[in-house]
Amino acid sequence: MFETSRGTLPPRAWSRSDAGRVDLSGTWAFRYGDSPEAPADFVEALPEGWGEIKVPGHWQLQGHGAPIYTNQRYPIPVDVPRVPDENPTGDYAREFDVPASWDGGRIVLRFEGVDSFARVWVNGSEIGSTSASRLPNEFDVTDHVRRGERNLVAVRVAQWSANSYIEDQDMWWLSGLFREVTLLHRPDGSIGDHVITADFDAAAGLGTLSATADVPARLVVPELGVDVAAGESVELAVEPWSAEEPRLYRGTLASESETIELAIGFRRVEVADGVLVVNGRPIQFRGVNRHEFHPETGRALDEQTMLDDVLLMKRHNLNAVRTSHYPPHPRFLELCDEYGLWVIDECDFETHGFGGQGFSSGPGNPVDDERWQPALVERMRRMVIRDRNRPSILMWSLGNECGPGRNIAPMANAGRELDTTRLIHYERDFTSEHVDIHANMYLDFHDLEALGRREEEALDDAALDAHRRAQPFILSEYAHAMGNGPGGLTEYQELFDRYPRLAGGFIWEWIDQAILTTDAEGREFYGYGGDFGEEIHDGHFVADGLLFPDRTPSPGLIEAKKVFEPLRIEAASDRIRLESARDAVTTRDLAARWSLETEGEVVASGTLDLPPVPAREVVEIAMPDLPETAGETWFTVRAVLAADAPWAEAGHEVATGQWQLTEPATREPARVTVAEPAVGPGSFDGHGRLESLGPLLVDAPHLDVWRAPIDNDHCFWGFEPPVMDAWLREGLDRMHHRTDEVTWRGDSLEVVTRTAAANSRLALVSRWLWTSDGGGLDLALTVTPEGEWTTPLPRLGIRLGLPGVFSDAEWFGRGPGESYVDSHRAALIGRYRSSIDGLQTPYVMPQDNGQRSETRWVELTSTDGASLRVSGAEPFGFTARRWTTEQLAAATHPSDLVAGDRVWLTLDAYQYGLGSASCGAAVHPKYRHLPEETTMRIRFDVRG
Ligand code: IPT
Repeated sequence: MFETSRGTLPPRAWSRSDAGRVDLSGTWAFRYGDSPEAPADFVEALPEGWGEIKVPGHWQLQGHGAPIYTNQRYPIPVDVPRVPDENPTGDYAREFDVPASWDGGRIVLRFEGVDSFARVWVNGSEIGSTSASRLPNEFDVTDHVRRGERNLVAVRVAQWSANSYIEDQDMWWLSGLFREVTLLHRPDGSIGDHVITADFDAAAGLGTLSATADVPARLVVPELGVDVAAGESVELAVEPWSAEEPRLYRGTLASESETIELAIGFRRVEVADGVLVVNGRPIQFRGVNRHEFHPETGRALDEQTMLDDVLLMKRHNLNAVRTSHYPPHPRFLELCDEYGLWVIDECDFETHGFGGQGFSSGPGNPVDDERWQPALVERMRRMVIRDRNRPSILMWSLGNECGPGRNIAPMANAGRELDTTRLIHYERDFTSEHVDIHANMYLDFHDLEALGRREEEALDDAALDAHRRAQPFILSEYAHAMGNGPGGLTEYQELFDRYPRLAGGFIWEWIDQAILTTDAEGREFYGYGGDFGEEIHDGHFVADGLLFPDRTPSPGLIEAKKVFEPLRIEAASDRIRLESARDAVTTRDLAARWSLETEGEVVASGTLDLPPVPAREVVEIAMPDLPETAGETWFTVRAVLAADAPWAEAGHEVATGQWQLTEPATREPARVTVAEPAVGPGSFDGHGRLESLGPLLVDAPHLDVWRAPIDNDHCFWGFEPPVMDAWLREGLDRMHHRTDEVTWRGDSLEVVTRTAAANSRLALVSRWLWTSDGGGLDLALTVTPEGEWTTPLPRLGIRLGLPGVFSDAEWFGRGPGESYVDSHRAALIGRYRSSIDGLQTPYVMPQDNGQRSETRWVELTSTDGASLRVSGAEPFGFTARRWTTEQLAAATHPSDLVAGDRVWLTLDAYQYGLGSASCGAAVHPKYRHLPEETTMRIRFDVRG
């Protein structure tokens, strides 16, 4: 019951072979049922009257049953290893021919991935059953197939099985034959399992290459002049494989009847002096956790999608991927070899839901239940054996979130027995007793720094403590990319860079796992937990990736690209400092251009001679000769690929540097005489509220401290109580405004307001000083807190309603994308344009978005020629939307947001950071603002 595979062949290495192969992907006959106990009446002959289904695929995404999203919880009663009677079941059948050319040998039916359990019949005979959804299951069907006749393969897949208990990853429950099914010819003398070992001795520059196989075979690598028998080892000068330069040597392993293609990468991973070292040099992971996901096909990915993932990672300066939380499709690993990504390959093992049953550890959890041991060790062995010829894999991971327990050691040992060339990782072995690297997840800056210094809290067991303290540390997950965020990537990166023990980490996670669906009106939207009628679910916690579901990069990914840039370009007094953040190779592949911009207009530009900066070194070069400028002037360098790379074309931007050369001129607004009800173009009501700006009727600006809460404000799994709770307690979402004074002076209107929530003594007192130079309208707004504030504000600024005719924005400040105080490095200062609709970022769960920070001025324009320019004496943040903050906060899908007849403009002195407390670290203390006296000086100029 704990071990569900029967009749399977021993595992063997995945490979590309010239032996016969028939892909059984495509359309299968399909019947959906509710019990795997139903009579297996479909295994003798191709059933008639059935529907059809696409293989690979999930039935829930092809009109049968429905997807279920839970993070940790089991959607079935927890009663190991039994499952409910109601058990969605997919019966699959198709005919196939055995090619006449397949003489002798064996015929194997291979399932690359079946979720979660299948029984298999060929021509009416039951040949076995499967286990481990994300690992292959092979069956010898030689004695069951009929050559020269039509054959029938019938498969019954159950959604729930014993496997489900140990496959409780944070993802959709999706079932079926979701990876390829193939029929393989295994001629006599063909190669079964085989191991290619390609070690690299960096000091000597020598590689050691050998192959082992279960039959006599020859290893041939023409480029290296290698032609040796399996079992022999050769030593020779080679170039190493790294994520930065994925040097592969193509070769073959050939027996008398089969030739296997090899992609050999020489490399050595080790822990040296407590540091993670590859090929003799320290490395740092700038990684991401990747689930296999497509919004229409779930975990059934086509090759193009896998390639898209790899290209997107490379183009965004990521260098590593943890295959959370199961072995990916083998093609993905092959792509990592080819394009260069370090990989942590993770076993298909998670039992997180037992935590909720009171068994985070102990025998109530499969990790500590001996009855599961054979199944778990077998999974580990199957992963290592399938994948150990892939150079990109540096570590094996035992699984995720299963807690500590007695089955961990045997799994780790099984890995070590099969492969001594890689390290063992497990995120839940906090004492590091069984692993080679100390790992944890979502630590805040303080705890991470302590680890960097090797000053973490000691374990009781001194020997174990010494063992762990000598290990490098990685964050297996950090910077939870749910919704708007993550903020704080820069602060994490600074710690990774400062402490050699820290070998970087893996952002959670790669893509929003939201499923394309339609609402009652037929509008498409990306659905999350609860959108598919689930009985229990975990809402939009599944939408926490760096990519939107359609693989559009989110602002978080754009920021990661900047923070992870391989070349850091900075000012060093009057020179340019170039620091390589690469671990292995120089920057000789990069070229650079510079530009000088005043008020966002290019005044000079040119190319920069980039020297090849060696890995982790610094080189300074001279600034180009620059013309004199007047006005706010910025110097920008953009480093690009000098020539085409396999993953991007020449000209692809890799790194940027930008600094300010000249400050803007300051201006004290002149004041003309004013008289009620007007101050220059502004007209006010009796309460001193702005009613119109020139011809524009406005909704009077009022003090605004609320933002549509972002996921990180909620802190689903944060370290501190959610900041949201404090905000709601203080009533910051329901502030009332009272006018206390309206004073018309000869050259100004001064209004004093008090903003406070019901049942609160805390208030913000605002002094609005309106003046004009005869052209525009100037506002000096001074906000003073009243009472003992202990809660940082979501934001401090104003909100103004404008006629809906405005359609476009042009601004000088950070852009072109959105930016927030702790996620703004990718947004360079410049002059940008966008439609108002284009300013919005469509987070799967609507929340504050689209802020453009450090804006000097923004001009809104309409198609009928109206324009409003807002400029700040100090930079400000702005958003412009066709809905209010409250409407944005109330929406549960972007399709809920319907444009109204106003454009709402928010202007901020500051805003609370993003952080990543939806799961993990709260906003860094430097990005929280307790109210203190703050002045915003803003000018409005109207035209048209
Ligand atoms: C961590 C899980 O490992 C991961 O699968 C995912 O659920 C992530 O959290 C949150 O999105 S576990 C966390 C609750 C500490």
